[in-house]
Amino acid sequence: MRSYTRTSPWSVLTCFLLFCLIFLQGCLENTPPEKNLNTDAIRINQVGYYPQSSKKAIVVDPGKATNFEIVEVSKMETVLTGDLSKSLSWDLAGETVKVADFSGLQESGSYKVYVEGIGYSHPFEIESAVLNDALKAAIKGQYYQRAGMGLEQAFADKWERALGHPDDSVLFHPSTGKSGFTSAPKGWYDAGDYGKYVVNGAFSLGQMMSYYEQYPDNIADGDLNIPESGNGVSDLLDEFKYELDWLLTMQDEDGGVFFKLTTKGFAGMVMPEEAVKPRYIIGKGTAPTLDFAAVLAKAARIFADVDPTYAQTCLEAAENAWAWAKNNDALIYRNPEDISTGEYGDSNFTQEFYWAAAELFVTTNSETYEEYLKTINIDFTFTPGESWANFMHYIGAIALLENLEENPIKEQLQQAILKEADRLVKMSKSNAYFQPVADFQWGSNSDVLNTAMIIAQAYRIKPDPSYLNSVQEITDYIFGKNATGYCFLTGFGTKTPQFIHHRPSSADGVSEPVPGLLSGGPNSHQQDKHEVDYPENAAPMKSWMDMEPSFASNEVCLNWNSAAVYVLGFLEAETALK
Ligand code: G3I
Ligand code: 9MR
Repeated sequence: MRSYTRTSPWSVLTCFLLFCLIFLQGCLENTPPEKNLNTDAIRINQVGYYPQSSKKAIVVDPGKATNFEIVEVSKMETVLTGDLSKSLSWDLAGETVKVADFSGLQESGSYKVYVEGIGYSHPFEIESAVLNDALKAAIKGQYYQRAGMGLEQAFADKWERALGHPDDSVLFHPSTGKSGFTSAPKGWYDAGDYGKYVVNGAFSLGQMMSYYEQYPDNIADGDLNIPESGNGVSDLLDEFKYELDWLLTMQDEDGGVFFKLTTKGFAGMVMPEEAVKPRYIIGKGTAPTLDFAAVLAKAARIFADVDPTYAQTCLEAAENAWAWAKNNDALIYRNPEDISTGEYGDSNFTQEFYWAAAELFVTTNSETYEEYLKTINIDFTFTPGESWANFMHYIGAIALLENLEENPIKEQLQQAILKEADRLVKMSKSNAYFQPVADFQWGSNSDVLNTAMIIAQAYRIKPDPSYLNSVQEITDYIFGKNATGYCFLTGFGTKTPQFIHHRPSSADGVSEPVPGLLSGGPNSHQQDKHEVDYPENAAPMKSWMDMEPSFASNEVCLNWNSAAVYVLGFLEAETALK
């Protein structure tokens, strides 16, 4: 007798579910695991590329891989294939790499680079105005550094904070030759610390003002969402004024300018309102006085239309400072014994004199400054490190180039800058990371950007597309095409610093750091190595740690952000808006 059992509906359902499970598992097994993961071994500009710009990726330890694909992210479809370059190596990065050049891809979209055996890169965009958000964030980074006011949520989002350092009652340190109290409110905190330093504040402002002077219409009122937005004046000018107002308080009655306003030592990693040790105005010197003269003369031009009275105040302050500096032309600032905050050391003031004379000449058209300029011989060879001391003559040169009509000074300058830009472009082609810095000092990211700023001036003198390409490729380094694989501007890119040496970011209880701040970058001298475990024999370009104690590689600073502001502003103006 044949026996049979009836198939119950439940067992059919169970079989069906089992089948689905096996099918799904099969699908998952067939999916290369790396498709959903990004590898750090392919370095790209994690923010993105302009459609018409050159586009390169660096593939680390590529082994036998000989080609690459560009994959469009939403469909994971290959849209371009290409050959990798031959193997290249650069001791300063300690890596063997091949380059993927996908400049031919111009269509807007989101993409990844794929290399068989290596995997998929972090995603990136190809888009017009692709760096605009980063530009605005880098400017707003300076707003987040404002001292003497609370940052409201409406402007600062989750990084809102209470008012700290009103600086309405600060002491004169004996090094000023004065005693008692004074008021020196507003201004930007210098960096991860809460000091306010004239030299670096003036330099950073000067660099950002160069951008404004060349492209005055690019940042409009309301673009940055800061408290002054809506007052009818460009937000960039409003941000400048917050720092300028403080700078003006740092001038003594005799015209000389004090060096800094800080506590005696650095505060702990606490919020501004908790860092309440007494603050002092400290020292005086030729460098702060000349930097002050330069930036206030520049401000006098920039504010002439929007606020003529303010512009006049700035010009008078600048001329008084110049007169003082001429009579005190070699006063080097050194920290008094009881002071251990930053020194911004410099003992050669030729470049400061040049910057101040250039700005004063352009603003006043007075022969005194022109004659003085003719007596100074300036070397325009780029020197890495300490941009407040080694780069400010470029700000002066830019002022002259922008404002002078036909003039022998201008022609000489054009030649000098073209020559240096050509040297830098050549150097940037000599290594696989496409940037010309070969000595990684404290704040090296700003050095990289400053070389781009020089090449940008060459492009303005002679609009050869190779200069523009070079500025773009150098900028890629900052956004991830470097030996660390990090995009160094906080809040941008997939792999971005989380633990910058920045007191508010450490203490505010918000997991992400304050956005729009540029990490200092690789620093082969590792002055913080007693507090940070760098990998043994870290190559110079890898001497960077995303760790809060790494003040020598992962702090943020006004003059590093200002370099980013200039270069991103230039690129947006010359590439995206055209
Ligand atoms: O240039 C020399 C190099 O030739 C030498 O081989 C090397 C050996 O250590 O030193 C190099 O100089 C270093 C210089 O930075 C340039 O890289 C100095 O040692 C180093 O002390 C100096 O560090 C400066 C640091 O303050 C300490 O004074 C940084 O440039 C400067 O950016 C930094 O600025 C601080 C302010 O003082 C306080 N606020 C935060 C700000 C940013 O970190
Ligand atoms: O925290 C300080 C940082 O803001 C300064 O830029 C830096 C400049 O030297 O110094 C940091 O302070 C460090 C000090 O110099 C050495 N001891 C460790 C301090 C940081 O934890």
